[in-house]
Amino acid sequence: MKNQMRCLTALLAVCMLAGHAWAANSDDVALSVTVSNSVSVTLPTATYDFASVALGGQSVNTSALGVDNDSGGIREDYSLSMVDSAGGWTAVTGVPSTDQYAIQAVFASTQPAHADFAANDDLDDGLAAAAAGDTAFAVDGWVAADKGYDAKDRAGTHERTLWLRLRMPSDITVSQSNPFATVWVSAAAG
Ligand SMILES: [Ca+2]
Ligand SMILES: [Ca+2]
Repeated sequence: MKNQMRCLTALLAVCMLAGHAWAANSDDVALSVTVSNSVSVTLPTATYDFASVALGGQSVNTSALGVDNDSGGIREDYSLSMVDSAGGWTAVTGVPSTDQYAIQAVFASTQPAHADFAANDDLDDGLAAAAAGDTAFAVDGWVAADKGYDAKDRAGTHERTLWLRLRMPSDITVSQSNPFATVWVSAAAG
C-alpha cells in the first residue's frame, strides 16, 4: 500500500511538471508573416532619342521618362548608374571635349532647365549606382515628393519622372553608333 501511494504521488508530480496544457487556464500563439511583394521598378519607356543636337550643344528630354514603382506597396529609393556603349564617343563629367559627351540626371515632376543640373547630378561610365537624394539627382529646393526616394506605389501612376541632360562633344573625329549609352534605375526598399 505504501509503495502504491509512492507511485501515485510520483505520477501526480510528473503530471504537474508536464502539465502546461493540463494545468494552465490560458495559452498563447506567436504570429509570423512574410510580405509576398518584391521591390520592383519599371521604366515604361525602353528607349529615348535626343534626335538632332548640334555639336557643343545640349538637350534635356522633351518627353517625360516615367519611373514606375510597381511593387504593389513597398516604398522605394532609387539609385542611378550609366554604361557607355563601346567605341565611338566617351562619357565624361563636366564640359565634354573632342569625342566626349556628358549625361546628368534629375528626378523632377516638370522639365528642368539646363541651369538646374549640377555636378551632383553627373552620371559616368562604370561607376557604382549612386543614390538619389535631396540634391543628388535632384534640383535643389524643388519639392521633396518629386525626388528619387521614398516613392510610394500608386496604381496606374508613374511615381517619379526622370530628366536626362545630354551635353554633346565639342567636336568629333569619330561617329557614334546608337544607343550611345544606357542609364539604369535601381530600386531598394526605403
Ligand atoms: Ca506604380
Ligand atoms: Ca542636383
